[in-house]
Amino acid sequence: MNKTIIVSNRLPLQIKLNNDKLEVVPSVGGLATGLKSVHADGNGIWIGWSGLTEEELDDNLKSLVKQAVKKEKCEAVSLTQDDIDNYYLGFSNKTLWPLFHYFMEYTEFEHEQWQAYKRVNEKFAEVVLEHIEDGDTVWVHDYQLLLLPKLIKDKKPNTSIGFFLHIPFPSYEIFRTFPWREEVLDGMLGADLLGFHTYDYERHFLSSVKRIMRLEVNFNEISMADRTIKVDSFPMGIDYNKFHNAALAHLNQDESQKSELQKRLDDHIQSDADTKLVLSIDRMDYTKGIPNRIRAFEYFLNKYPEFKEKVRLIMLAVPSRSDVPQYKKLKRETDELVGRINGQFATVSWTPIWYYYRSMPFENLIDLYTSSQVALITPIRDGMNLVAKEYIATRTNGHGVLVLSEMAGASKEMNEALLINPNNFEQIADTLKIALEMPEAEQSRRLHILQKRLKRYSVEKWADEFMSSLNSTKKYRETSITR
Ligand code: GDG
Repeated sequence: MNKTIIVSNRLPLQIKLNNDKLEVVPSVGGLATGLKSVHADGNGIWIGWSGLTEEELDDNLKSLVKQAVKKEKCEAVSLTQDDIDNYYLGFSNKTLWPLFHYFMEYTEFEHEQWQAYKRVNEKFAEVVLEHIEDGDTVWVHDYQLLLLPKLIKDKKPNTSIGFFLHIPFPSYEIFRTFPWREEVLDGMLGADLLGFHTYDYERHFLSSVKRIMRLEVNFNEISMADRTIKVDSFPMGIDYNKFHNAALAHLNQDESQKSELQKRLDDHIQSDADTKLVLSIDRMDYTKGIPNRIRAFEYFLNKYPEFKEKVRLIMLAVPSRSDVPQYKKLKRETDELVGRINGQFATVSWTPIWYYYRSMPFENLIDLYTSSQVALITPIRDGMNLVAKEYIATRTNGHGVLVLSEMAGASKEMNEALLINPNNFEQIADTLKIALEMPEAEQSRRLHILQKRLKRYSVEKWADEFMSSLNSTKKYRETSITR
């Protein structure tokens, strides 16, 4: 029986070493949910890094990891600390991530890291090739594995290969500066179907293919000597029911079921019914526009002083890539800004910003989403932004306003949100005021349309559509061979 092999940098598992004992917990992230049915189907497997380096594992632990991972229908790619330093923290996060998010000034072009990136993509290919059989389908994910489609295609030309990029694809003018632009495009073009979150990313990619590789592009198809590659947009959705139902259950909680955080949020609401909460949740990443948002909030408090003591910004920033210098700098800058604004505006009974630098369990995310009247999401660039969608899904009481950066892929499907340019403080401040004063009927009208759309285009649907499009490229190839 043919199977589907999913490949991503990390496996959808949390593997922890506790006094030489292994703890394996399947992760519940959006991607894992979306791909659940693809992964569960028949002999499907998921290939990726376990999160533990070779140096952390002796032979005994290595075989324990192998068994534990296998039980979850996964296969681990073994990586050394040097691989992680140069391929992951290095090339992926210091070159591709900033370049693809238009942060040229943060982009490093290091030959050694490029070599590590190639080497690790080959390690992934080896594991895939060990498990692949004729007729199988492979779905490769994200910017860490741009070379993998070709590495598989060269060895197994009859395999159907799909690739999905979770981050933006930059415009040609940015991409052309990249020293290894041909190799990377060539790697991606090993796929039969290439998927992006938005039509713009797709267009940018096709433009680079045309101008750098000099290939013929017809609408959304690329003609190669031996086959045709399809390129399309598949905006990723969320597990709508999970968020919506969790929020509904949350409405019916009695006091004893409430979390400490929820009690604190309730105290805040009860102490002054007019005070509103404005929420932001992101990984601590310079693409997410965190300092911009804080400065815009400061500007808002200065421009509209009547909101002092009436609004609080709750900011959850989840630690991420904290070994990379730019992320350290961002953390320092955020700490300073929050300190300055709280110091400047706080009164005996009010602190303008509640700032959490940590990750929280799912239940607390629901506490935050359901307690906040406004979500303020202001990335400078973002492939999609699932937080914006999750906020909408949890607004079960018919109220809530989303203020969203037009630089997030999600903005393309969320016209009923209040869209802003994240670099325009004045616009953010004015829009925040509009959001806080929006009549309830208008909030409901917008929410209703957004919710209907998100429910229909869930993450499961996203995965289904990608897979059926990939299957149709396979059928097309088969009929062209027999023709
Ligand atoms: C990349 C692209 C694209 C956040 N804090 C906590 C927590 N989260 C969850 C959210 C959400 C996810 O993490 C974040 O997803 P985003 O899409 O907002 O952002 P990235 O991590 O940058 O993801 C992005 C995405 O890939 C998918 O293609 O949308 O553009 O950059 O689901 O709920 N979850 C828990 N605790 C937290 O503290 N449990």
